[in-house]
Amino acid sequence: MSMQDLVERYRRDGFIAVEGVYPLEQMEELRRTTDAFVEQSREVTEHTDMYDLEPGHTAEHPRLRRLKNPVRFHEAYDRCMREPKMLDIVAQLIAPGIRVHSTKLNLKSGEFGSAVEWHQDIAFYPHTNEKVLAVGVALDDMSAENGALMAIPGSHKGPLYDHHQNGHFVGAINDPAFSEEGGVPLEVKAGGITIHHARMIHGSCPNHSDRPRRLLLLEFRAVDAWPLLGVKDWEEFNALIVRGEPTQEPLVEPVPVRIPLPPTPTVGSIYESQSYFTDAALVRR
Ligand SMILES: O=C(O)CCC(=O)C(=O)O
Repeated sequence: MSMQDLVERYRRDGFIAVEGVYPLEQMEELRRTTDAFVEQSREVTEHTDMYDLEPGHTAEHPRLRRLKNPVRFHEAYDRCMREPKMLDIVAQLIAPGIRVHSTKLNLKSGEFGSAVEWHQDIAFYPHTNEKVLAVGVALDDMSAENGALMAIPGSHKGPLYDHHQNGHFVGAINDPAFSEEGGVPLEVKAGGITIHHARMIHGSCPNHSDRPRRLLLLEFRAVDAWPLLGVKDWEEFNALIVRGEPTQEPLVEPVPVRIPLPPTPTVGSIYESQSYFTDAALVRR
């Protein structure tokens, strides 16, 4: 598919899938690197600022659900985040100047990988404009059977739904007007990528297959998209730029905003926030 087709499809559906962006050897390297982190997670019994653990995690049977901000811990993930072929596509979709928002590696092991309830990423991190998106790098072939990302085409043009319940930000859509009708799996082979708009509604089912589904999520925004929850440190903020130059002039557009506060009593990841959500639907699938 040509770059122009990708851009048009992204604008129409709010997401795209592109095969063959990374060589298979690089995915093999990332899987080996990830296996080593799963091994290391045997040493912990609770969530840390590095690991988010599946229920039932033990030293004998390590069950890692997420490696938080993996680019901090291994150069192989950082290299993946700076891949020019991938950034060329991102630049066409948002802007030539690109800043990382955050990175995470979500692991769905065979038979027990956790679901993620329907949500919109921008509900977690409102910005002054919506030149904000997430790239998913498939370390494994990703299909409906092993818990592929699911998306509702065109939902990036719809409302920003409330993600609060009982007065707390639970990180899952909680609105009687919401319907999951039309949701489709984003299937892609290892080495391929998915890209979704930050307002696009997405989630994923548990992994019912015996094949793992590891997805490296790289969240990017235009350098002039400003986080409404603030910038703590100017140097650190600008160190997140992977292309282009810093700016002190945010682009302010009339985008829908709801502040994701107050948080749930414990919060460290979307999984923890969503554990407070009592209407979870995808978990039961
Ligand atoms: O890993 C998944 O299936 C979905 C993850 C996701 O949407 C998120 O972490 O925001």
